[in-house]
Amino acid sequence: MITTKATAIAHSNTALIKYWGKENEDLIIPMNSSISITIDALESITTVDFSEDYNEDVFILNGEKETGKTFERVIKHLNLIRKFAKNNQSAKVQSKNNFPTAAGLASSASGFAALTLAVCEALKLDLNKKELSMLSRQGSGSSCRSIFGGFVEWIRKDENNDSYAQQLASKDWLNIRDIVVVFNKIERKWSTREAMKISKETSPLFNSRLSIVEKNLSLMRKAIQDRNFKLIGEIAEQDCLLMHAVALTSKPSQLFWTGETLGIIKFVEALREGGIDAYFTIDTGANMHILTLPIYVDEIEMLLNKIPYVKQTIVSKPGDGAKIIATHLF
Ligand code: 2P0
Repeated sequence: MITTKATAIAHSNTALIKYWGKENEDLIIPMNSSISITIDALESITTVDFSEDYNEDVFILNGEKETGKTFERVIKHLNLIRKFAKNNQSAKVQSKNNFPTAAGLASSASGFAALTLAVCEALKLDLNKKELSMLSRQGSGSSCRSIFGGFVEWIRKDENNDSYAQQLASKDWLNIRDIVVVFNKIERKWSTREAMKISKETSPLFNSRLSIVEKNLSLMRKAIQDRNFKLIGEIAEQDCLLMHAVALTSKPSQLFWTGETLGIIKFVEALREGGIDAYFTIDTGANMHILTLPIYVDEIEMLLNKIPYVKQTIVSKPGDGAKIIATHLF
């Protein structure tokens, strides 16, 4: 009997320039390049075991056996890598997140990055990080950025039509903090995948944003290179508003914000008026991010803790890329 087991850890990432819309739905080729920070505090650990003893694939997430859409997405990804490795053994996959899933924090980026690395290790595929990110991308787009640590760009499409992530700067390049602000979970009408498809097909602002994104990508690369935190924050905030303007003007309109979101936008504006360098960015879940510098973290947290609808704050510094670890989950 041949048994192969491997475990990987990967961290989530916060997009400074967002990925919103696909050119190719199957291969997950995005309509624009995107830039993110891999964040240390939110992590997924995944153990994969391939064995002739297993009759079928099993996926356990945070202690629960999955059967629905989540299971199907994981198996589709397993199949992709099994085909690549010319292996047809069944697998047991166990994964856990160190953050509350109920809070609606995005886990597909860290989850698929950890899954891709663990599966490739278990199947003894000797891939470099670029190749890993290309595989991971096909499980969930944003996960290709979590293969790398620090500041990362996902290249939309290079001259060979390849789409992958690469590191722009290491996690120690700029001492930035991401305060994740968690609200009560809200039910979303669409998955992120469905929402970005609707945006691309129906928003009159979709193409306008793409041309602005091209300029903002250049500005963001330069701002990171220059360690210019203010400019990083300003561009991130503008791109966040552009993405949400596209979502809002889609048909049907996609409003991902709640009263709480607006409250924190105003809160961040007030921080800046008070001389604190802080910027917000928002994805599609019931949480948002405040980007700031270490010297301001205690004061911002103290003020956030006075706001009744803020359920939790998680302070993160830039983190490492996905890596193999020796301790298995089973
Ligand atoms: C981002 N988001 O750049 C953007 C901003 C959400 C808002 O990447 O369909 O879960 O699996 O490729 O990666 C979330 O999208 O979507 C995302 P799929 P994914 O972080």
